[in-house]
Amino acid sequence: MAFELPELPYAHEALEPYIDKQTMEIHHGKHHGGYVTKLNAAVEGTDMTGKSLEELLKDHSDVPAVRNNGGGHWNHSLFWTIMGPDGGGNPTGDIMDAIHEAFGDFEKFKTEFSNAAATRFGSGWAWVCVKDGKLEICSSANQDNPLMPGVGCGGTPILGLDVWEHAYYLKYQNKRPDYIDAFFSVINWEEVNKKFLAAK
Ligand code: MN3
Repeated sequence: MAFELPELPYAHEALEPYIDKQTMEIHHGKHHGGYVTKLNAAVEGTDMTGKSLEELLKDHSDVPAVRNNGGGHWNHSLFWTIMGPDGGGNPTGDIMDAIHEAFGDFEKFKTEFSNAAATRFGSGWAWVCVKDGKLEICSSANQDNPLMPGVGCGGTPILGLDVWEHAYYLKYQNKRPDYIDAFFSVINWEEVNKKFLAAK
């Protein structure tokens, strides 16, 4: 079965004014859509056919087309779900307890995550991962992610921020830190909490 582009769980304009409609249209339809098309082309007719996306990342990230396009598909599929029009604010529940345990308080968590996103040179992602039941922050280049051997903190990502220029350049141009700030106004913490409980 071929991989498919998942529908956005909200309208393209739903994250305005933090992330603009045109960026969402191009990012989801063209960029993510392109990764899915190229991933299917890379897998078709090989012994990788029929493997899950997670299996491909874990076992076949040595194949560049699988690494780049499989990573692109997985990363963006996570990214759309952990944002939402009713997002932002402070997390509650188990995820907040885990943030306190790992980082002291939410502001320290926010600072460390923002630093990881701001200092990732060039294209890549900042991550919050669950490893051995605890939260860790890391970043990775290109479309790599910590499910691939030897990447980042090596846990299961439950929150990711795309810091490729295509994710913010139309609205924020060179001001990546403003985009990172804006991201905190659209994080769907309820969904992140669900992913945390599933991963730990
Ligand atoms: Mn992207």
